Amino acid sequence: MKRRRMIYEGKAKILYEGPEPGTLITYFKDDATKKATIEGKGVLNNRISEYLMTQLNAIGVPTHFVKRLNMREQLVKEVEIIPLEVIVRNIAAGSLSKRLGIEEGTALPRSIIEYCYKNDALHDPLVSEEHITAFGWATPQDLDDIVNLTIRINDFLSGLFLGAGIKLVDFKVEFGRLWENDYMRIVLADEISPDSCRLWDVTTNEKMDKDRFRRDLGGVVEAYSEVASCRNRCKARPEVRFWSNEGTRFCYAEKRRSRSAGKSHRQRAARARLCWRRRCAPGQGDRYRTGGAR
Ligand code: ADP
Ligand code: AIR
Ligand code: ASP
Repeated sequence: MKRRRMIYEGKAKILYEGPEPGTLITYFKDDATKKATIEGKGVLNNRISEYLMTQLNAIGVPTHFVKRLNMREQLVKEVEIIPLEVIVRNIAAGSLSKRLGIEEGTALPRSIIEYCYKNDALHDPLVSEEHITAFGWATPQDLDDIVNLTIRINDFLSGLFLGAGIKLVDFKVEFGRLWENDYMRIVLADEISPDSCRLWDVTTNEKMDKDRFRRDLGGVVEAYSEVASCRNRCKARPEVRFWSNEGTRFCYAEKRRSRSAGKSHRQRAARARLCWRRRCAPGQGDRYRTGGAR
């Protein structure tokens, strides 16, 4: 068998050359750090990320995801990674709590977006939009697209997880530039999984993410499995649909009672999507600002 060319080995994944130019295969490892592994984590994260990326694709968020190939691998489009970790916080936890002295679990007045410069040697330092544009990591237009997509991802995933009894406390996403002929667009890349999100049980606040490993709480694989099963819980309740409005984090849930109610539900959803596209079209209207010139 022809050996595949390995392109990069990171902490959690290995990237291989894909079958077609412009594609990659990502292999999900069990590694939690350079020294520790969580047996089965890679398989679960592959599944969870597949599910979340597919759902996001379905609401029109462009992603690198093409298809899952097997238990540990997925086919993705190769992108030029923007060297930023884009972090969204809904509830205070982790480094924000430490940095600002806000008790973990405190609901934030509104969702907050932070950026870290992806650089292992510097431990991914927090940076501002000023740094990002001054050093050319992303242009102001890239940042506009990133912020718009990030808000949509947060609103959608908050609703999706809530439907499965899970609070989306915070998460990290990465974006990349995808070139199609002369046209470039920003797409969601990397992964979304309990390695990159804080997920708490909605009633008990029990942690269901990598903090179980980081804080030595045990039951890591059990928690990841439960997150993976949220897919079935969402599927088992097809009558519940969530969508929300830019920035307001307004969540709408409707129990479909009859076919006709279902139809109007779909019409409303289609209208909402159209509004989204109009509002999110580049160069249109005011966009969410995190303050300051760019
Ligand atoms: P890290 O590099 O932080 O150790 P991983 O082990 O998850 O993290 O490695 C995956 C690497 O692949 C990350 O650096 C990520 O930015 C990069 N990556 C993710 N998706 C793509 C993609 N579609 N094209 C190119 N690079 C990607
Ligand atoms: N994160 C940040 N860098 C790597 C990852 N995985 C994620 C964490 C957490 C969020 O970003 O998993 O969900 C915020 O992390 P922190 O440490 O800044 O509080
Ligand atoms: N290894 C780091 C940690 O466990 C990076 C991560 O957040 O996954 O905190």
